[in-house]
Amino acid sequence: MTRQLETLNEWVQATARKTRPDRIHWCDGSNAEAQALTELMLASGDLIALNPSTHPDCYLHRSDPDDVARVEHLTFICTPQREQVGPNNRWMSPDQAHTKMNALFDGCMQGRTLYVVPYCMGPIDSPLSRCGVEITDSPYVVANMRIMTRMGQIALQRIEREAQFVKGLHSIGELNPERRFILHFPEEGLIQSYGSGYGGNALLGKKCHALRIAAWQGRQQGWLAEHMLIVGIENPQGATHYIAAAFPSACGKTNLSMLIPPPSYCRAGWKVWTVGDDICWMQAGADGRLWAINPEAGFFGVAPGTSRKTNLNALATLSHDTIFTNVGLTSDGQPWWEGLDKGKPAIDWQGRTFDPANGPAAHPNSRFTVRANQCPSWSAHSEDPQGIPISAIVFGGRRANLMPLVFETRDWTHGVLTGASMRSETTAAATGQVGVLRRDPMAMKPFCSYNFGDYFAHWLSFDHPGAKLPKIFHVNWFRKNDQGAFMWPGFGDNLRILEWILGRCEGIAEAQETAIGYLPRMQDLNLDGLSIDRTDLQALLRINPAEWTEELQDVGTYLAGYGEHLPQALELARQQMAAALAAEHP
Ligand code: GTP
Ligand code: SPV
Ligand code: MN
Repeated sequence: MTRQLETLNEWVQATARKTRPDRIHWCDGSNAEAQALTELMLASGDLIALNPSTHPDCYLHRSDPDDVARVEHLTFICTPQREQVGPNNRWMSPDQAHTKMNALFDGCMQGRTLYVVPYCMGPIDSPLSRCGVEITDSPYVVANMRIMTRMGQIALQRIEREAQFVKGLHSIGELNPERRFILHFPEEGLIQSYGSGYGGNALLGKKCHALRIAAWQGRQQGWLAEHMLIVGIENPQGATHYIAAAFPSACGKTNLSMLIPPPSYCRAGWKVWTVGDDICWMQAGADGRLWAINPEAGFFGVAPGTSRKTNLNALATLSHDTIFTNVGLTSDGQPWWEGLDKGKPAIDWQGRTFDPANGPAAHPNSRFTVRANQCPSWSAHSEDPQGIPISAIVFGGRRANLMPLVFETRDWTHGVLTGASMRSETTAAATGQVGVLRRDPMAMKPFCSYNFGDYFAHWLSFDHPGAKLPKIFHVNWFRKNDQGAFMWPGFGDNLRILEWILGRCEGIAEAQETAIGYLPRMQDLNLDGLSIDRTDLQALLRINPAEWTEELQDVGTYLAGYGEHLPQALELARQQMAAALAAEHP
């Protein structure tokens, strides 16, 4: 046995002595193993088979009704000094954390199987990829990790070659919200998660490793781990440019990454290629550009709102070999959720006869887990070991007012300031109140494991001689009119904005200069075949100086909260913006 596998084996044995499982199973990732796990979960009721003629090899999982989303108030970063994690994280000292978790994990796997899940985040042969091993007592987690990562023997082989892997220990415990903790020890490359079986809390390769641990490593090693989709836009001339976009949870990443062009664009020959829908790892290449990979191999996507009209590619993707979590059911055993333009619900997400008085049929954070290569728009370049080059970075949030449909920032520093100033309404992706406007820099509020001030400085450090950085933009698909309706049709029509963005990158699209950046005028956008109220469109492309003055003051107060850690350049850029605004609108 090699040294690496010895280390792994010792950790597995030590964990088994602590958690005392009945059995240990090393996952190989084979089809036979997956089949056996499915049988086991069908027998235990963890999975329910869906209609095999409409949804072959699809299953429903119902989680505990108190375990349906990420839990930010129970998520901690454990470092020697509190200062390291900043005011943007919950902190626990490593000693206290280990004591607490040792007590929880003590004997917690009795009567259960301990699964060892080796996984690789990123294409198996990419130098940008990184491996981890998750130990879990949940077969549902194993089944999801098999879809979301390169799991099993292939990952183990890579671990054997490499000097390092991230350790993740997970137990569903008693699924008691009072005994639930999601802990990260970045300096130990260790994750410990107890008491939840849900998504980001339990599939440790995803938010815990590929964002929180990776963000920490990226800062030390000079790369970026971001909450971003990656999409390729092929123009009628056949050239493909890639965009990375950061929107907070349940704010449109999956949808934008699988966008279907409007009919006029299809006729002209535009195509859209999906590379990733949630996480993006980026680093500078020898040519000075930023190169990106999607560390994931699957989608853990929001079900509600997914329809033939909004996201036909997602519907096609999840027509087979999909695990649905917390959706409703039709009378003939098909999955159902609010917004689906077909069928009607008979059973709700908790297994009760559907009654609108009990709320929606599908939980608002119900999700599908599916292999990414089942997506009709899946990019052939998704597995490229060197990644793909990024032409534009886009930030965006769910903002009912203030934020225009799109603007281009002046330069990298202004772009970083724009990302750092992001605000968005909270969604059902995390427990807590929905629709509350909060600061969510770069859509990383729940995922940046270190002081945001240092994180902004890390972003700024990419701007150095020789760098060929992408332009940075901000979008808002969620602006509402006085009647409370979305003004912008969104979804496929978002390509009109992406075309302008790439046109700006190529120097062929026009814009007007304003105090907050460059905005398109109506004539700068391709509106062919778009049905939108002209006054709505005007409102979407206009800025309100009084509201922006107030916003910039608030940004100043917010950023000052990072004290000494805040890079001066950001405060200077903010002051310049405020001065430009005052000069333009005295
Ligand atoms: P996470 O997986 O939580 O990180 O979310 P995400 O950013 O991938 O969000 P997703 O694309 O799943 O979208 C969440 C919700 O926003 C869904 O209900 C969508 O239907 C809705 N949505 C997405 N794009 C648009 C848009 O352009 N306009 C409007 N009005 N709604 C949108
Ligand atoms: C998110 O909340 O941003 C998600 C879903 O993508 S989860 O995996 O639960 O974090
Ligand atoms: Mn996400």
